[in-house]
Order: sequence, then structure tokens, then C-alpha cells
Amino acid sequence: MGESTGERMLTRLHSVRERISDSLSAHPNELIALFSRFVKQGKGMLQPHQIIAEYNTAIPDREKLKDSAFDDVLRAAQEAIVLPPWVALAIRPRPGVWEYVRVNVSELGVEELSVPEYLQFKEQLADENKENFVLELDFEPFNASFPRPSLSKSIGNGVQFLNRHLSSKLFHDKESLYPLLNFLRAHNYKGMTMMLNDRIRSLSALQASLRKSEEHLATIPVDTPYSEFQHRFQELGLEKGWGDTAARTKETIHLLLDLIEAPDPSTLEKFLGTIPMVFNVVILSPHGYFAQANVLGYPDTGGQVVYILDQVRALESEMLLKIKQQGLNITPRILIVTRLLPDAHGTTCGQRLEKVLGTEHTHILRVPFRTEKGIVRKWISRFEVWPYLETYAEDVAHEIAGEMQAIPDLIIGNYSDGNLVASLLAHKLGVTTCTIAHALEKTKYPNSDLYWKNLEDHYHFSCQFTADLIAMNHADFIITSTFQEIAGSKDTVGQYESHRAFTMPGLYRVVHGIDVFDPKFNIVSPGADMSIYFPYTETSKRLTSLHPEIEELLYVENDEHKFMLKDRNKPIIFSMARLDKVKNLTGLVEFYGRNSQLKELVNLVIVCGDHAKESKDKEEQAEFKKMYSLIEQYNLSGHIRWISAQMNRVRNGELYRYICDTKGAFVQPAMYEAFGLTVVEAMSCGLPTFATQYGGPAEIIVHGMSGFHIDPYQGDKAAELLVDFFEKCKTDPSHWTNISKGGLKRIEEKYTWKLYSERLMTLAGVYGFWKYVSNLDRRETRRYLEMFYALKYRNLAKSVPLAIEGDSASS
Ligand code: UDP
Ligand code: LCN
Repeated sequence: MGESTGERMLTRLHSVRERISDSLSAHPNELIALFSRFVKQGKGMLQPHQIIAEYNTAIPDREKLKDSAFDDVLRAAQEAIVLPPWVALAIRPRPGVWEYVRVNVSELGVEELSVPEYLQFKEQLADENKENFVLELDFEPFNASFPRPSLSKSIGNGVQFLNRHLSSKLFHDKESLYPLLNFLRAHNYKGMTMMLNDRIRSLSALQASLRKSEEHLATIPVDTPYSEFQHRFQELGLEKGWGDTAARTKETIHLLLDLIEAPDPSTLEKFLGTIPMVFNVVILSPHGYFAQANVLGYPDTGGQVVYILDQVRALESEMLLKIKQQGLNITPRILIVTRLLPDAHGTTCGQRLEKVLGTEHTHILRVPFRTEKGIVRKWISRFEVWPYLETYAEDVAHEIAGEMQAIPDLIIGNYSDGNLVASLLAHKLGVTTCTIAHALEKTKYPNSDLYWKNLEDHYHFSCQFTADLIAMNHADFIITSTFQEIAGSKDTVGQYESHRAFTMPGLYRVVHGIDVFDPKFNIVSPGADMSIYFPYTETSKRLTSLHPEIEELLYVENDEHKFMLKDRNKPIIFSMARLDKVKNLTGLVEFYGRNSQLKELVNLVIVCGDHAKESKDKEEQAEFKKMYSLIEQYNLSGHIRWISAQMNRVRNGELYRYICDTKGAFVQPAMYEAFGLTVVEAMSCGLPTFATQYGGPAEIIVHGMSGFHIDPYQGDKAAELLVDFFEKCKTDPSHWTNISKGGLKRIEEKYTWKLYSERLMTLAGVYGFWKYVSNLDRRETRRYLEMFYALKYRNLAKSVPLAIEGDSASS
């Protein structure tokens, strides 16, 4: 994915415009044929697969153009906008790099377009009244002087780049080390001084003290506890925080001496990862039912809740380990802040404070949404939370202060609403902020930017995309689960990348929203709780006592779960998700139903929706209807079992393994999946997994090795792939085992919470340090964001209708 200097030169020397012009001279007939086909379609937009389809039809003798500059350009086209006689193309030669051109088919002229010109051209599709002045958002000028990598392989490795660049800058002479000295001197916890005391006022004093302390440590046994040399250290100007034993203290002192004498980025990262910096963490996740039981599978309550609960467990144990190694006696605190729902429907969502199971110092703190009329009682869809968030942020600040008795050291936002509240809090408190998108909705709904007005009543994307822009530009660092989330792949556009330049006609035009090369991006992938999702082969750990319940779920007739399987001996293909349209479980049922061979080979079991009560969510209601009609249309009774949403994670873990026992498979057919925790869960249990090629699973799974990719838009092909797999497994059972083992290996290497929490702590330290010592604080950007928030976001949020209490429908 990297780009050599030669390649860069080539790109610069041969712009897309030049390449198309050259091709026009070399192959005029072919190009005219193609562009005429585009224009013949009239005003409209073509997606990449449509561009390629037209290309294949217009130029049957493609050998002629193979490997030509034009062929390259067309294959890199992400979008064609047709406004006869013009065709504008958005070309993406590699992730994060875009060029725009416009071809006049009548005159055979080619011209390069700037981003605003291209967006303006595109806006004509939306038939908006042309205004003289359009608000253009451009974050580039603020970041222009700040260095950023240019190689695609550096995307998502922000911390490494930052350390390298800034350490060389910061340490180029002794004077530049003063910020580090001041940073260490400012270290304290609730007024307790750490690292350095007042005796050390200069670098030379620091160096001298470090040397003397080294000499002292050399005279005592390595396992001497810190308390035994604490007095000597205090006399030398050193306070607690260097280590719990002589050995560890020596290591930290060495790291700092190395940094002073011969600074290098990896020593800097290690040093910052070692010193005490994070004791109080606030994690924001306002929407949904956020609880530890009885909530999963409800609309808006899915992977994000699972992710956060696993994250805090891993984070707390990492924090405790670090604090112990630093020789401190500090109790850390993690607060997950969510919404308090007075109408809690048998969950704990109405409870203000709830301890997180498996932790000592982590709680869920619930704060209600409030309006002038008082506390909001009912559940509100994530698309409608916008008018409540500003007051919520104020209330949360107040509640955190009371509960924590300290300002947090790190704030982590989750999803668009949590990220916006995190930005508001961080703005108020000046705390290091990290955001995690989980899923940026813009990419899930094609053209939801250009045609935002059509979706506004239901989804209020004007608020959401504005909140996303504010949060991603405000954050000190951004964590993503995969590379593709940031910058896609060779052929597909990343979720963040799609916020680089876009337009919402009538609202604003984003000329430069976010740069995927920004060093704030870091890939830190989550895992699955290994005490729940462990391999089916670990027989001694298997929860066989749950098998009768699982068999009841799968095979016994009752009112709660729908339809019956007539042949219990077949392998099962299994899927479990919220009943969202984008999860496409109806698509799975349809392609299963259409393929008689697949129906013969395997049973289908899906877990989704709640049969017991009518859904409050419109999308879910529609999917329910569709599911029933497909089951009827394809006559699936006897082949399918439709189980209600399952909230018991421990039993779900055993369910995945039970499906392994049937030598079945997991299928994740989403039209788009931001990451896909179920994919990681299934693979962690050793269940061969077939998952969507759009989004996270494209990266989690290596096709044919650790599972398979399927194209949800080509259901029949997906069904054939499943048929091939099960046919092959029939003749050669080792095929099933090989894919199962491949999946397990992949998870061990890349998707574990231990790796995650170590990385997160390092990032918090490094970005916290840079926030302190450098101009990464980006004051100018924050001022611009403040204005954007005050003048744009607030009015948009006010336009979202408030929930009517007592009304059972959500929207
Ligand atoms: N889940 C569950 N019961 C259900 C549906 C989903 O326990 O009926 C869990 C599932 O095991 C996974 C999470 O909810 O842990 C869904 O996460 P994923 O990332 O797959 O999708 P999301 O819902 O976040 O879009
Ligand atoms: C939201 C999603 O849609 C999933 O794809 C992720 O796995 C989940 O959040 C956790 O990040």
C-alpha cells in the first residue's frame, strides 16, 4: 500500500487531467464511446460498479486499453456525475488521495476541478436553488503547518508518526527539553506531587539527581520496595511514580536519562507509557438501553455496549497493573456515563449508579435527558437525541464532579452523540479526549449527504453529520477498529475518508472535513471476552449444562420463537443481530430461500427482534413484516428457526459453540458493517464465518483462510459459496476444521482486549503529553468549532422534535 518517491513523482507529473487528455489522443474512439454512454443516461450519478459495467460494454476490446493510463483512471473512479454534456469524475488513485476532473463530451475538453468546484457541480443533481453564498467548511488551513505522513501505510499509526516527528523537533537542543521538565514537575494527583518536587528547577539539576539516584539504586538489592528509599529520593528531588521496586525505578530513570542524552521516539513512547498519567476516566455513551443484562439486541443497543463493558474491564486491570508498577497507592476510577431511562422496562437503566461486574472501581453513571418540562422518561432513538445533548453535557459535568471528586484525565466519547458530549465536556474541562465512532452513519446510507433533505424527517442527518465533524476535529486522538474504517481499501472508501469532502446542498459544503493522514488516527482493534467466547474444542470449559436450554431455543415449539426445524441432523447456518435494515438478515433469509441446494444441505437459525412485544422502532417494524413475508414466499417453515433477541451472553457463547458441534457456520450478511463484533465472537468460538465484504469484516477475515467474504448485493453468489463450502465439508471434513482453525489463529494475533488496553494506555499518555507541551491543542481549530457549533449545530438540534411523553412510538 506504500508509495515510493517514484510513484509520487509520477502522480504529480501526470495529473488525472493529463492522463485523460493523453488517452483521448491515443484512443479517441473508445473514449468517445464510453463518455457518450455516460451522457446518454442523462443527469445522474454512477457508482464505481456502474462505471466499470459501462466501460466493459462500451469497449469490448479492452485488451487495447489494458494497463493504459485511462484504464487506471477509470478503475480508480469512485463516482461519475453526469450533467450533459459534462461528465465529472472523482478519482481516488489510492486511499486518502483524490482528484477531480470534468470532461465535455461534445467538445472533448478535459479540465481539472478543485474540491469546491466538484462539489458545486455535484450539487446540481439535488436541484437546489442556487444561492449566491454557500457556507464552505475547511479545516485544512488550521492543520496546514502541522506535519502529517503521506504514505498510505502510515494511516492509523498516528502515535508512531507523532513521536518520531515531534521528538526530533522537541529535542533538537537542551533548551527544548524544558517542556518535558515542566510536564514532570506539574505531575500531581489530587494535590499529591508525583515524579519531581520543587528541588528540581533546571535540567542540569534533573540530570544530576537522576545520576545520584542511579548510584544509590546500584547499592541496594533490586527487589527493594520504593518505601525503603523514598526519603533519599525526596532529598534528591524525586517523588513517587518512578516504580514500585528498585529495579523498576532504575528502568524508568534510565529511560529518562536516555531521552535527555540521545532522544529517540521509541524511548519517548516507552517513557510516556510508564509514568503515571491516567487515574480517572470518563466514557460517554448516551443513547440506547445501556445495561449489563436484558438489553442486547434492542434497537440501538448492540455492539457498542458490549465493546464498552469489555473495554472497561480490560482498561481497569491495565490501570491497576500500571499504578502498582509505578509504586503508587491510588484508586483508579472509571465512569461509563449513559442516559438514565425512568421507563426502564425491567432493566437497570433507571438506576443512577451501577457497578460493572468483574471490576472494582468501574461504574455506570446514569444521567437523565432533561428539557424545560423536566426529565424525559422514554427511550429515544439515536437519531433523535440531538436537542437534549447540550443540557445533558452540563448535567454530566456536574454529576462527574460529584461522583469523581476530580477532573478526569481522559474522556472517551462513543458514537456521534457520545463524541459530541465528549467534545463539549473536554472544551469545558481542557481534558485529553479520544473519540470512537463505532459506526459513522454517512457511509451506511448511500448519498445521505447529497440527498439529506429526503432523509431529514426520519434520520436528522443534518445534526448527526455536523456533530461528527465537530467531534472528529475536536478530538486529541481517534481510535478505530480497522484500517478500512479510516481509509477503506484499494477499491472502497473509508468511513472517515468519506468525510473528507462532501456536500449537503442548502446546508453547507465541506471542502476539507478530515484528513485520513492526520496523526490523530490510531487503529486499536477490540476483541471478544475470552471467558465467554472460547473455542468449542476446549471441552472441559464447555457449558454443557446449558445445552437443554439451547436445544429448547433451537428445536422446541413455543410462542416465544417462531417456526420449527424438521431435520435436526443437518448443520446449522446461524446469524444474530439487531433487526436493523442494514444488518440484512432478511437478505440472508431470501438468498437461503432461493437456493434449494442450500436448503437441502443446512438449516437456518436467526436470532433477531423481540416476538414478545411490538417494536418501538419503525425500521424494526418494517423488517419484521418483511421477514414473515419472505418465510412465507419461500416456504421456509421446517427449514428456519427464528429466535427472539437473546440477551444472555454466556449462553450465547455456548450457542455459537453448539452450532460448531453441528459443523455449521456463522453468516453476517450486512449491507455494511462498521466493525462486527459477532464476527469476532463466532471466530473466537471456532465457528467458520461468512461475513459481508463491506466494512470491518473485510479486514477481520482473510478470505479462504480464516473465513469467507460475501457480497450482500449478490445473495445468490453468497448462497453458492455456502453450498460449495458445505459440499466440500461433506467429502472432506478437514475443510471445516481448517477454516475454524484459521479463524481462531487470526483472532489470537489481532483481536484481543489485552492488546487493546495496553495500546489505549500508551495513547492516553503520549497524546496527553503532546497536548501539554506542544501546540497540538489547536486553539484556532477549537475557536472555529465553537462558532460552527453555536451558529449551525444548535439551530439544527432545535429543529428536531422533542419526544412526546406517553406516546409509545419512537418516531
Ligand atoms: N447480541 C446479542 N443478542 C442479540 C443480538 C446481538 O447478544 O440478540 C450481541 C452480539 O453478540 C454482539 C453485539 O450484540 O456482541 C452486536 O455487535 P455487532 O458489532 O455485531 O453489531 P452492532 O449491534 O453493534 O451493530
Ligand atoms: C457498532 C457497529 O455497528 C458494529 O459494527 C461495531 O462492531 C460495534 O459498534 C462496536 O464497535
